[in-house]
Amino acid sequence: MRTATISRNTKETRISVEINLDGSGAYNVATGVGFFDHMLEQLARHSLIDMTIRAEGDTHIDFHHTAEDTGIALGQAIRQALGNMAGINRYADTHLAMDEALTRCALDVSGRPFLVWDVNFSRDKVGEFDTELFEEFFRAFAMNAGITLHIANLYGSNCHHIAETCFKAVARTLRKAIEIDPRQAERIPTTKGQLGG
Ligand SMILES: [Mn+2]
Repeated sequence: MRTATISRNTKETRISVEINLDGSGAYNVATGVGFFDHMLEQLARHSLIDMTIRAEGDTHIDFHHTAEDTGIALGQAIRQALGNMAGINRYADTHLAMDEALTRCALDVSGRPFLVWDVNFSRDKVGEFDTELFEEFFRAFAMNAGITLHIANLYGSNCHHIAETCFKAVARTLRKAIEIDPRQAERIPTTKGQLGG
């Protein structure tokens, strides 16, 4: 079973994450931040990864620690659930359209963490969530999942749409990349013999 459970408790946040990579996109998300919940629900729904996420953070300060630490815990869960990555497609990409906004995601589930973030917002906040925290979330996620993650918003004007296309593009791309390729189901997709080192 490609599942994982992560608990992460610090003085700033208490996070728990349960995932099943081979799920149906069922989700149960409560971070205390409405817009962030909305985005994480998109991530589950469109990746078909089942996700239960609980985050209690120091949101009386701001949402920074909660966003970053949720990214860390979710990334750790993905990495743990992938195990030795045998059989996965590994590479995938998506262009994700939503009304006027178009976002491209390309990723390599390689064990080599990297984030390229080419996304700009014309507003500081969506709902009560700071738009600069999307990058913080995805960086923490990529670093801890061991994924090379490129996200570029090609165009768009509405900040809600731009953010949502980022999460949906990552979801859709992750779905393809972690799916088992029946032509190499037991093999690790590399000539190196292993991924992640
Ligand atoms: Mn929306």
